[in-house]
Amino acid sequence: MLSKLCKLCAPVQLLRLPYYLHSKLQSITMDSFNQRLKSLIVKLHEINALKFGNFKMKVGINSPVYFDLRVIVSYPKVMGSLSRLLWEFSNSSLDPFDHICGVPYTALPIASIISVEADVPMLIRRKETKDYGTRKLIEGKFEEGDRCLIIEDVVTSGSSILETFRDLKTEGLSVTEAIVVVDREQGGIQNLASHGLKMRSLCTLTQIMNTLLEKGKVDQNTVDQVKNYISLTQIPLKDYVPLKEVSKRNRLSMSFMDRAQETKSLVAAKLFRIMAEKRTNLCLSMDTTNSMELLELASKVGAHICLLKIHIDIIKDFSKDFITNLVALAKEYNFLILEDRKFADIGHVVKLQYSQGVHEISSWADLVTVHPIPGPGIISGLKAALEELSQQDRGCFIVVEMSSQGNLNSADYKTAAVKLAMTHSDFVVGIVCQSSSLVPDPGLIQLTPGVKLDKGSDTLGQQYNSPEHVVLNGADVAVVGRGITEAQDIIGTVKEFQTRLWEAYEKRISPNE
Ligand code: 5BU
Repeated sequence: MLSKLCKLCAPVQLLRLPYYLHSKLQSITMDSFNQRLKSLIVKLHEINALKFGNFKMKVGINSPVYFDLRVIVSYPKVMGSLSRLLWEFSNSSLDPFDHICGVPYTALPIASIISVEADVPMLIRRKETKDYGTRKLIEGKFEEGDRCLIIEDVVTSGSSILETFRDLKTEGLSVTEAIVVVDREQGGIQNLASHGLKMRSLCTLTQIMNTLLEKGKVDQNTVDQVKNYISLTQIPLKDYVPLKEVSKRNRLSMSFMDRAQETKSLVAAKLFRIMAEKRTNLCLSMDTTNSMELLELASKVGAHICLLKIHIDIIKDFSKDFITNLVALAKEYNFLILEDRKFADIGHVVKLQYSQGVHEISSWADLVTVHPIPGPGIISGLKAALEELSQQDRGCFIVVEMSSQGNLNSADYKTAAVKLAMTHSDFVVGIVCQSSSLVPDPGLIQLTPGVKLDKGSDTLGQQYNSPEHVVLNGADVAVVGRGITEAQDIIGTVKEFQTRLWEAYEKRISPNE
């Protein structure tokens, strides 16, 4: 695949030597290589790509040294010599490969330079998958089984490399090796090895410190501080969802019955089965303040819905009897109850909000909604409440993207929220969102609110799409509120939603029938 001539051997670039001569020349040029590496290290220090002080790392630990190799894009000569040195150092002893792929974003320009100068095809991993069209993780031309080498700038725990590794493997590429510019020596090599990936680095943090000391750029005290930090701070892999948890099957073309096999949650499997048996993916949202009205409506439409969504905190005449009756209706008509509580506090408080107070939500709601803003503690809080009650058949939907106009769910927030959902997929049954690309796993259920018979909006920011639109955009269950509760003919309207949503789902799973 690669050219037989060494194009990237910078000192002899113009000669373009055959490899056998290259290897003889290698020992002579070793000194020059080391000199160039040392100059690069000094240069990186000069341009502030490497700083000393007290820095909070992505993984939440403080560090006396910080790398910000993103700045190299402003120094093309540094970027060029760094890329060439990395390639020269690793090139001759790599496993065979057909493509290279830089870990987004800092390693992208490095990989691009190597790709152009060594004439190796490159692939790009999308950090956020497209919100429209096909869910493509990797851009570029490749065949299943092609081999790919990963390129990275700085490695701490190795989690960013593993995310790229997972996506490349998900798309059918074979990946055995990664090359990196700097190894911070904090467990990256070991973490990657435990997932079957080799890693080689152009330089280690220790080498960098020794060079800067030799060149008079740092004092012995700083070197000792960094060495001490490395020896004491090994960083484990955090929040990494391994490949086996991401099914290669596309949920949009799978039946609910098949997907019941893919979930780890008892209640998600139950919901999938109810949908398939009753041929309905309609969730009715009853935002009424009167308990009798709610029970009456639930008994009228119970046969046509898979899920009943309520807001218990708006009921004016709440009582234990109301809950007893509601649970009885759910049993009689075979639907699940979703309390749209949108928990959003720290784990300790959420645990109490879920199981205590007048409502004792965990005792009757099969499912609840949760904002992931507080981080994983919120899931642990809910689970802790259930452990005390020894409840097994409960779950939650994570709110990743809201239907309201101007919502603040940024792309980064959504990516992190989906990751949280996948890490806790024993308890998280699905994701509340508007677009199919946010639900990567067939075991997770996409719940989409903001549905009416026609596209439109209300006066307070709610935005509506039609049943066909939301199902095509990935909705497994569509939430309809006022589109039904304010209709003249409630039963007729419920039936119309049921039919249109179900037909759209059937068309989605078998487009040619
Ligand atoms: P509507 O009457 O169909 O607009 O009611 C929608 C319901 O869905 C309402 O209970 C909201 O609280 C709920 N909802 C929503 O509309 N949009 C969202 O993004 C989320 C929930 Br999350």
